Amino acid sequence: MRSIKQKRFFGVMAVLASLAVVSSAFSVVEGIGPHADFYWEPAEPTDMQVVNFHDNSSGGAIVWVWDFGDGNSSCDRNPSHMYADNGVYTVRLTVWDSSDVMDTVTKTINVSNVPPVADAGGDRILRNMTVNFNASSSYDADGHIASYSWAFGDGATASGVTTKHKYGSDGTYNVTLNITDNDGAYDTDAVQITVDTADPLTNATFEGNEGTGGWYMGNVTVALNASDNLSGVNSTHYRMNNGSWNVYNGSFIVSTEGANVMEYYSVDNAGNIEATRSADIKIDITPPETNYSLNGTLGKNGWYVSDVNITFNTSDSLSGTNYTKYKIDDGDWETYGGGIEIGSSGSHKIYFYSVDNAGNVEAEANFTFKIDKDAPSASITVPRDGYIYIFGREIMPTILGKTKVIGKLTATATATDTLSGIQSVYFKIDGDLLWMDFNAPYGVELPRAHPRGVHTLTVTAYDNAGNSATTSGIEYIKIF
Ligand SMILES: [Ca+2]
Ligand SMILES: [Ca+2]
Ligand SMILES: [Ca+2]
Ligand SMILES: [Ca+2]
Repeated sequence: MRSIKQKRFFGVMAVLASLAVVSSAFSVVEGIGPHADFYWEPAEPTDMQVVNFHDNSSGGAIVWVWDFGDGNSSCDRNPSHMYADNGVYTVRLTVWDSSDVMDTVTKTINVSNVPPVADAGGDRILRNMTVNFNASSSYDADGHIASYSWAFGDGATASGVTTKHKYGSDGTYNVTLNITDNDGAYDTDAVQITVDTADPLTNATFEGNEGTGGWYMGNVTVALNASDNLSGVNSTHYRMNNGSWNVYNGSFIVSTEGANVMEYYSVDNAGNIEATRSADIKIDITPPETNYSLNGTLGKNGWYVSDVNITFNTSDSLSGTNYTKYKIDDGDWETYGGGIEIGSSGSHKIYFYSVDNAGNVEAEANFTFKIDKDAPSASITVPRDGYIYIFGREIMPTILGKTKVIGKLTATATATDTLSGIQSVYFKIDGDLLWMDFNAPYGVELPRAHPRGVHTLTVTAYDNAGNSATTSGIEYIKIF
């Protein structure tokens, strides 16, 4: 800075025209007159900023002339000025007091360039290998961007406000944009590009009471766990039995009986959509039903008089019958594998139930049946073979063995049956039914009306099952 004091001889405009000439043409008057000084704000301006110049002169200046160094000037005491371009400018303030004594001062102002602002765009997750880049949102406020330079994060580079790059593989890349403005200032922006072309993978898990064949015998809790190696899972979707799609947001319960079909897939944050998967969720909570049939010769009063064959028939509407268990009387439980033959006489109790493939167990049931294949035993007690009877009294054996009946005689018989018991005893004379006796003791008076001569008495005992036994005949000679 230099300060020159001299008399004012010319007008202000003349001074403005050539201060260099003026300053050399006047003699310096030291010690009197004004002292020129100034400052500005902001202290370090850019070419986008208004610079406020402040007169800081002393000594009674009344005229101020500013030369901003860029061809512009002002006569305001405290002018404002904005420089059109960055650069180093010499600002001169010349002042005069009322006695036309002049002083002038120059100062250098450094007006900075405004650096550019780089904008490489936002972080992106893409499902394409080829990525477009656009830096057109970058700007330079006081000039223009002279160059764009891209580094794609995989070693490749390119230039231009827009460009595209094809990556060789999925990955996350840190892309750098460098720009330079017309004044050589630069800026950098970074953007993260995730290239994800791989579909996510969804894994379904099922929890429930599982039987065989994939059948569950109750509610099934379904969990869908998806993974994605790069961009991450965005959403998982599922639907049941061709219904509407749901967004998965936690495990859910399937309770509908039958063979449900679940479809599901996930979408990653890059937009890759997994191919739809499907799974069967088979639920059966209904136990099977077992029916039985008995095959044998049915006698009387519910008694079978033959071996009995038992057949079980089961039905199960969903998973199907897995097996049928049965137990005969106090025996062990057996697995049914076809007809069961029971031949032993007596009363039997059969227990049974079935289990379906889901594992549902039918309530145990039972039935009873009776077999009596054994004929009763019967024998004639009166008359005995070879005895003589006189008016009902047994006298003695005859010598030649023929039974003789003289007068009235009551024939008697015994009959026993260990299983079903005796139902009736038939007395027959010469094959003709004489008497049916339903109650022990069994007996009937031999007919007096029959003609004299030889007759044959037989007794047939029937048990309650219908089995019968007939005694051998007792021949007797009716005397009268
Ligand atoms: Ca600039
Ligand atoms: Ca992916
Ligand atoms: Ca079932
Ligand atoms: Ca019997």
